[in-house]
Amino acid sequence: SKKPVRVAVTGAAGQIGYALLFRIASGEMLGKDQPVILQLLEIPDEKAQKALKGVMMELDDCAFPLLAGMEAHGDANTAFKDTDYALLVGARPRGPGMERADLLAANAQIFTAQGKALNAVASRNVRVLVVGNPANTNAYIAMKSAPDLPRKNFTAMLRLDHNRALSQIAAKTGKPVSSIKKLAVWGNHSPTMYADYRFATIDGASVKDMINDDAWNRDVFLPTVGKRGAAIIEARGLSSAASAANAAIDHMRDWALGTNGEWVTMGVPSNGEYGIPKDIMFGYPVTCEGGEYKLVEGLAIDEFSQQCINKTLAELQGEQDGVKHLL
Ligand code: NAX
Repeated sequence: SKKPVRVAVTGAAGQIGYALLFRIASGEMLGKDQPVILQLLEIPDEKAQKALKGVMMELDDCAFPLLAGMEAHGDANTAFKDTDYALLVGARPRGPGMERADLLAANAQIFTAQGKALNAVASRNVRVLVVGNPANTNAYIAMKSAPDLPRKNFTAMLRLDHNRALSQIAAKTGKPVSSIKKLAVWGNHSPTMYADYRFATIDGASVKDMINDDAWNRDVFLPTVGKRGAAIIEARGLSSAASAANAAIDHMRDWALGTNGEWVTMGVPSNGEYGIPKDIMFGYPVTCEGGEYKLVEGLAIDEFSQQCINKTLAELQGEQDGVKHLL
């Protein structure tokens, strides 16, 4: 049988953690034949550590055959030791009266420290997914704080936006989600993201031609996908958790096990593709094979798409400029 791999998860006692850990331990992320050791990080606070112990009791009680070990940590420098995968979910939420700049600064501190810890103690090929918001900028900060690790191994989660867009297209066309191929989401994980179905197909037919309604794209589809997080909060009184955990599982599973040529969306550091400046952590369509992602290149960008990409890029540049002095 396979040797266990180490999976670090931060914010492990939070909402998303609760929807995520059981699925990792059951083999849904890395395969039903891949044992895992969970290295769980929470803030050192007594209440958080106690809640984490409770989650671990429940993980024990599932008697998962693939759960080869489990550790609780209050320090990233031990939590990330030799880890093969790191899911950075914990982040500082916006508190009452907190300005955007304060939020960016608080998170910059967390992700600088965690990037340094990964740099110091993680596996040299650790694959990092940042979920905690602002996810793209936090991933950028972690990457910049880990100069000894490959840049390409730092990614941000755009998969929830991708999956939300798939479900809206399925509802609009009346076709199953599984039939929709070649969807792309560009940019920041925020309402400015640009979900782009111009290349998408269903059973080989163009989704754009099937829908054939630019006003719906602009006035219904993009705002619905962009504001879906707020709509969930409004309805549930809590932010997306199970769907976010599901997206994190999808992202890591596809990265590790491949997509068989199909497109998915990942936030990855740019190397200049599509005119995005180097290092910007940007949502791109990718395919995955052999544990590596590859950008889908050479897609035509029309005027409307370029405007959308410019807008989400400007937002990301604003965020990244706002933290530059802290790196
Ligand atoms: P919760 O507040 O339920 O849980 C967060 C947990 O992280 C808490 O238990 C907290 O103690 C812990 N934490 C905070 N700072 C930490 C640190 N420095 N090290 C370790 N643990 C730390 O939030 P939850 O609903 O689980 O959401 C987690 C993050 O995901 C938030 O930043 C949220 O905004 C973000 N999201 C990102 C999404 C995406 O698509 N990229 C979608 C869902 C979600 O909104």
